[in-house]
Amino acid sequence: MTQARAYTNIALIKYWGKSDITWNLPTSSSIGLTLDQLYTDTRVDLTDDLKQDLFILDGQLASNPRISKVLDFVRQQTGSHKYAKITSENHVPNSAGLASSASAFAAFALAASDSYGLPTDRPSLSRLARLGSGSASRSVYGGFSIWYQGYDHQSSFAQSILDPVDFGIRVIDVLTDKKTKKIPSSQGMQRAQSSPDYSNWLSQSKMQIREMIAAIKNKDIEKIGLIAERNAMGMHALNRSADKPFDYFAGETWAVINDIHRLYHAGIPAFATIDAGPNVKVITDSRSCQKVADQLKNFGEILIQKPGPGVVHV
Ligand code: 2P0
Repeated sequence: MTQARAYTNIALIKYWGKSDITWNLPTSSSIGLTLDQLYTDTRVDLTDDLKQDLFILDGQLASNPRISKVLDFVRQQTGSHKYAKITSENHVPNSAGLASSASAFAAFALAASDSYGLPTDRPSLSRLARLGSGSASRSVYGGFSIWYQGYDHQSSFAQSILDPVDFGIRVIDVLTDKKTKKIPSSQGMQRAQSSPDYSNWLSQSKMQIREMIAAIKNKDIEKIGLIAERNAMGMHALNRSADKPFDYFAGETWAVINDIHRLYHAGIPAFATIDAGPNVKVITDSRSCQKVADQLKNFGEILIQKPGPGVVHV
């Protein structure tokens, strides 16, 4: 038996498109910041008496074809014929609709690799985590990491940019909406790729990767925030200009963004980023985070997060 813990990460440069669905290869590289509040503990037990993989999520029997996809790959690599019992617990305050495939598959990659005897170096873990969920490749690392696009299973992996993070970046979740998202990410990405602006977004993203790495190295929170906000807004514009247009934003999303802009124009570092749902995450610093949180608390539950650690055994 081995048990592992991994934390969620927020994409500062988003992954929003696949070039290969089977191997979960992305159309662009992405950059994430692993955070310190929301995590998943996953345990993998190998037993001889199982006839198939068994998945228990938060105490309930569950099913997720991606788990067996990852385990089939592991069994093929190791020559093992054993099935596994996977027990996973999401640690998310008040079941806030923040359960994350990123923390889940990063923890699962370590627990499964250990159980079946595969290498547990971080690049290898990030490849395995990626097979389950793309963003999970970044949650293998603490702090800032980059997931290189690559062109096959071997070349598409993540690496650390900076960990531990020695400056005061903070991310505030503003939980206006706790329901699960309407359009799953994989479907959203596929539809976004039909946008006439998609190739332009990819070339912007390539430049933003370079700018973001420089901003992280310079500990420049304002630059990090400005680039991340522009990248996120570009991603959501793709959704609105897809062949079958859709939008993750709700009315409250815009209201929060407008308040963040007001704060920024008043001299407070505050920048918005949004994933595949309506909740806004605010990039800010340690000096301003309480002020920003106070300004936004009427919109819903607030969660202030710091940079967090990479995947570990527990
Ligand atoms: C990201 N997102 O970079 C982007 C930004 C959401 C918006 O990765 O299909 O669950 O499992 O590889 O990782 C969420 O999608 O997608 C995501 P799959 P995933 O974090």
